[in-house]
Amino acid sequence: MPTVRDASFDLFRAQGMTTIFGNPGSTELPMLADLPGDFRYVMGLQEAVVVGMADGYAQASGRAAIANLHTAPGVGNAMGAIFNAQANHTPLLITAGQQVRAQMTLQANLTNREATRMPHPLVKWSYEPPRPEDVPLALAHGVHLASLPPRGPVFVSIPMDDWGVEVDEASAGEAISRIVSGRSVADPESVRSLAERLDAAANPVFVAGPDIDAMGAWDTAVALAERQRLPVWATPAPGGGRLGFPEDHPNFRGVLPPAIGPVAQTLEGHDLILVAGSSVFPYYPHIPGPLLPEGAQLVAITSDPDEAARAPMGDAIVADVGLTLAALVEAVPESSRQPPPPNEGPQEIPATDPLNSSTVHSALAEVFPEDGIVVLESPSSTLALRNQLRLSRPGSYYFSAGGGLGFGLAASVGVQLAQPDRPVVCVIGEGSVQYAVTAFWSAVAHEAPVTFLVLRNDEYAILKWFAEVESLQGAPGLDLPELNVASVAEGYGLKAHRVADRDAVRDALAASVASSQPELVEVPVAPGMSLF
Ligand SMILES: Cc1ncc(C[n+]2csc(CCOP(=O)(O)OP(=O)(O)O)c2C)c(N)n1
Repeated sequence: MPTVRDASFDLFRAQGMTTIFGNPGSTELPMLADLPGDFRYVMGLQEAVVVGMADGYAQASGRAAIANLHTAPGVGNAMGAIFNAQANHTPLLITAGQQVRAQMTLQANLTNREATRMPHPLVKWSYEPPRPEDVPLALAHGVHLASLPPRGPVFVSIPMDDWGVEVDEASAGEAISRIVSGRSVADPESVRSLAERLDAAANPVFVAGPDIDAMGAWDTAVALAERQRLPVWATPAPGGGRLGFPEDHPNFRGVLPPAIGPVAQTLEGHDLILVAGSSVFPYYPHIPGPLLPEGAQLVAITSDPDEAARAPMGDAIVADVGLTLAALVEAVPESSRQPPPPNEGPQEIPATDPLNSSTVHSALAEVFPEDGIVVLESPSSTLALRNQLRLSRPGSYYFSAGGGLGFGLAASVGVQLAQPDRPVVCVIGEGSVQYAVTAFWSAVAHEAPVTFLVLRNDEYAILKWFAEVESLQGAPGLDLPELNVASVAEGYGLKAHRVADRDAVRDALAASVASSQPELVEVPVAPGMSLF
């Protein structure tokens, strides 16, 4: 008879989940010992990095990934990364080892006492099977639930003595071979009425969110914008974990500001705001004002019932974003509206000493390959990067929608492992590096040839900006002198370039992008925000 382990690994195979991200402890060894040859174990040296890598891998591969953590302390270390994964709508099966069943009640060392409570409320489902024989079905339940919309992390705790227990072959086979699909189309009446409202609007606008990219609906979004001559804005940057629209397209206007009043101001003059694949809206600083411009209506298409229900204004349709946009493209006529005026290209930024982050991004844009991918965690230069690079291919941009630092560095390694043929550039502040610094080691160990572009401004620039916006003075801890990231990265085995002028930055980036090894380019930059 097969064991729990045989059946579980067969399930992982059937679901295309043969890469396991983990950091092992004694409670995970029975699962991992003699790992079958068709599985790859990607080692993270700390659990936040394990989940961050798995997050990037799942998003860039488009399917659920496994992150295996070490009982309670491992889950504890990973909580910030799990928070990011749920905000990113990333399908993750998170498993953790547990004491042997015979020693759980007496709470032997490393017992995860309330295993299922621990990752709440960050996961869609949290479970510890009552019997060892139930483990394969629980894992199947977890994978399907994680992959159904809205996608997100789930958690299964597995006592370490469960893996060797025998299971009934027939029932294990049933659990393994199930296919569960969840892409649902909006009801035709909602689509028809939205199509009518859109076509009848005098000056409609389209706001493109991250789930357009996640659902492979990039071309559909472009088709709709072109057919209906819609100007397009990207959702506010803090919640825009992916790009829903090519940023070099003539209809593209820019990134919406992340606050209530400024969003309404930016969309002034539009009578219908169509939002797809985003919450309404991922605001951050509280800058009050009307929720919508005078006379405007809003309709959001989202696969997440919670996003639809909690929105403070507008109507919503809960359905698959890609399929619904496709139905909408079919239902609307070619509009006779004037196409929006073509947007201006990136602003030219003069080189200064030290360089401005915008200048660094303009140098990156010069050498950035057409199929390149950016993973971004450089808070004070987020908008500058978007403006200078104008990314225009699907699956080219990953950013933490949750806002927890530590995603960027770790996720870039996972993205590169999922997309080995596309060059990945991780653009990151020297402060952000510290939250997942051991991912440098994983990049080297797993030969993920990421280019790490580290912007060193010796401060938490974004927090100084926030302090200014909120008129707060005298906060400690906002200066970061002497954070020598290049030397730290060398300690993990990376090749590092230290460059300070624009040409040298461009050349170092070109060399790193072309290299088959992970390399790091560290650039001192001027303090403060870079917007263009
Ligand atoms: C886990 C976590 N801790 C703290 C913060 C708060 N925080 C937001 S941005 C930031 C500074 C990041 O510094 P750096 O990467 O150097 O970027 P800069 O602001 O200088 O562009 C901090 C500490 C956070 N977002 N996530």
